[in-house]
Parts: sequence; C-alpha cells; structure tokens
Amino acid sequence: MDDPYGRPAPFGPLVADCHMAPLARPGQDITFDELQLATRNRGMPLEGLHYDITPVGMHYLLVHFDIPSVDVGDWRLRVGGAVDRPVELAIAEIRSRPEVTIPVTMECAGNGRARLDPRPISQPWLVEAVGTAEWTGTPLAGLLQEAGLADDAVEIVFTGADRGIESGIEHDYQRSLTISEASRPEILLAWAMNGRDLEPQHGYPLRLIVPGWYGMASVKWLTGIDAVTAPFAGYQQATAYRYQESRDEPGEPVTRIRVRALMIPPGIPDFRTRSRFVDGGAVTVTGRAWCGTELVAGVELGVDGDWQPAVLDEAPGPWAWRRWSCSWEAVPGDHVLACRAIDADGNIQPGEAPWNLQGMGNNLVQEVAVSVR
Ligand SMILES: Nc1nc2c(c(=O)[nH]1)N[C@H]1C(S)=C(S)[C@@H](COP(=O)(O)O)O[C@H]1N2
Ligand SMILES: [Mo]
Repeated sequence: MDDPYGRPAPFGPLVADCHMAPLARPGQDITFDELQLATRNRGMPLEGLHYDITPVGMHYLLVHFDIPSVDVGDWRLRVGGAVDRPVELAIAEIRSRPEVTIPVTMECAGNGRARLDPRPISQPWLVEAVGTAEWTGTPLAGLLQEAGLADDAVEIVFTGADRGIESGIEHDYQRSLTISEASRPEILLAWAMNGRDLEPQHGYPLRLIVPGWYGMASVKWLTGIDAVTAPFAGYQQATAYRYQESRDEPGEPVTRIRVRALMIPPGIPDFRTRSRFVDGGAVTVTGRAWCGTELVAGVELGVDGDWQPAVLDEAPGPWAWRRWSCSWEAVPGDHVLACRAIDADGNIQPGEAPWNLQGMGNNLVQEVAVSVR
C-alpha cells in the first residue's frame, strides 16, 4: 500500500512486521496494546495547567516496563566504573548530603505522538505528558567529584532497577550523559517530589532529575552510576530516543525539550466527545509555556487563525514553565483556539507536526475547538 501523503519510506508496515518503531497503517485505530500503555501511563489533565506546581497525582507518568518494588533497607546506590573511589551508599547517606529543592517542568519526548500520521506505535500521548514538580535532592556533581572521575571517563551511565524487553532486546533501563552534561549544577539525585518521598511510580527511593531535557534522561529507581570510557550504546540511548526519519539512519539524539505552550480548554466539556461549550462575552484563556533551554520568550493566542500576544507571568524557577493568559471576546459560533510559544533563540512551535519514526519532540501547536453559545 502506498503512503497517501507521499511520504518517503519507512511507511506503513503492519504492526507485526517490524519490532523497531512500528508504524500504524493509515487510518488504523489505536490498538489494545497501545490502550494498555495509555492506561498505565497517565497524562496530566489539562486543568492541571492551573497550578505552578503540579499535584503529584496529576503529574504525568511514564513507565516503560514494570514499577519495581524496592526494599529500601537493602537498597544501595553503587557509584563505580572509571572512578578513583567507588562507593555504595544507603539512602540515609544520600539524604544527609547537601540538599536543594527546584521546580522542574518535565515532558515526555513522545508527547504528541498519537496525532502523527502514520502513527508510531508506542505510548499514544495526545499533548498531556507534562508536569512541573518541586524536586528535592542533592546535586549529582558533588557526588561525582568525591568519587573522582578517571581522566579517560567520557560519560556517566545511570541504571534503573527496572528491566524489560523492547524491540526484542532485554535490558535494564539505562541512560547516559556526557561528563559535561552530568556536571551541570542543576542535575539532582532526587528523593522527594513536592515535599514528600517519591511515590513508587515516580522512582522511589531515588531518581535522577535532568532539568531541561525530555523525561527519558531522568532515570527512576536509580541503582547505579558508572563512569565509562566509551560512549554508552545501550538500547535506550543508541536505538531509542532518536530523531530518525528512516530505519537506515541512526538519527540525532533526543535531548532538550522543544518549546511548547498549552492552554486549559475553556468552557465546559461534553463527557463523551470532549467537545467544548463556552458562554459568549469576555473569556480569559490561560495556560503554561516552557522549553528546555532558557525561559520561554513569548506566547500567542490564536483565534480562528488570528494571533495576539499573551501576557507571561514569572516562572516559579529557571527550569519551570510560565503561566500565560490572554483575553478573548467570545462571539457566538464555532471557533478554533490555538496557542504557540517562542523561545529565546527564536524557535517557534510549528503549525505542522514534525514527523519522525519514533514520534519524538512533536511540539505541534495545540488547537481547541469551542462552540460559543
Ligand atoms: N528507570 C526508569 N526511568 C525512567 C523511565 C523508565 O521507564 N524507567 N521512563 C523515563 C521516561 S520516558 C520519562 S518521560 C520519565 C517520566 O517520569 P515520571 O513518570 O516521573 O513523570 O521517566 C524516565 N525515567
Ligand atoms: Mo518519556
């Protein structure tokens, strides 16, 4: 079957044809496998954009395999590999280190995947895989310094306690950072989220937090930190999380969060269809905007294709989203609201979804259709 949109290969294999980054056939509905992922991995209801700090139960959740149950008495963090002084630390030893708390907006790199066409078969996020939490932990840099990195160390590998199979390859969930990335002062070994011990699904008893990067870098259920002398080539690093347009190219690695704004859909919803109804008159449309570099520079609200600037509030911190608001005089009829953000480097959200094989970094402009009564 040919791609009706004339896109280049790889296009449209049956789901079963390809283990790596399978694509849905054109028009194929969400499968039960995808639904299973979708119900395990919750998104943040967009009403959650109301809060500077997302309540824990509203924060999005992404778990590749199973949530490991950790016996914290036996649990140790091993710090080793190419270091002068390998150590094993109990959680109390880590929690007695210098402590900081920072608000960080985290977003899944697959956010927006479900609306791509053809659709990469994976966790089918619409736009809600985002949240901002206050993470409490100790800077990773201090621990690395104490361990003493060997001169020939090039990366740090972070290992989680969870294990599973992806594309036929069995592995522990592992990700790496270059030494210079890993040494950034804002990278944390975090044991608390919004002032309470991590909940099991968010990485108890200890996780990495990499502000500015898509969520995959923030390894949960940490058990190991290893300095390595060659770039890490594990599945979640070298195969997954790539901006890859065909199976023949390795693709650029997914790193920092692309600029995005979302709005709280105004009015009231229809339960089943989620169609929205708004009363005519003055409406204040609000939302949040973020990116993985500096603060978001601007947000615009679109009404039926006409864009007007929104007002941006202060961010709760340098790694967190900013609230925006914009007034709209709602006149009866059907309208399409949209919002788009621009970052300090001039990157603006696209009006057409940036397609890639794994469905990564789709920061397409959000549109919300409303009927004004
Ligand atoms: N050990 C481990 N860490 C992990 C994951 C995982 O499956 N296992 N998922 C990653 C991905 S893809 C994302 S988006 C974030 C989600 O963090 P959250 O569930 O706390 O929001 O965790 C990351 N860390
Ligand atoms: Mo993710």
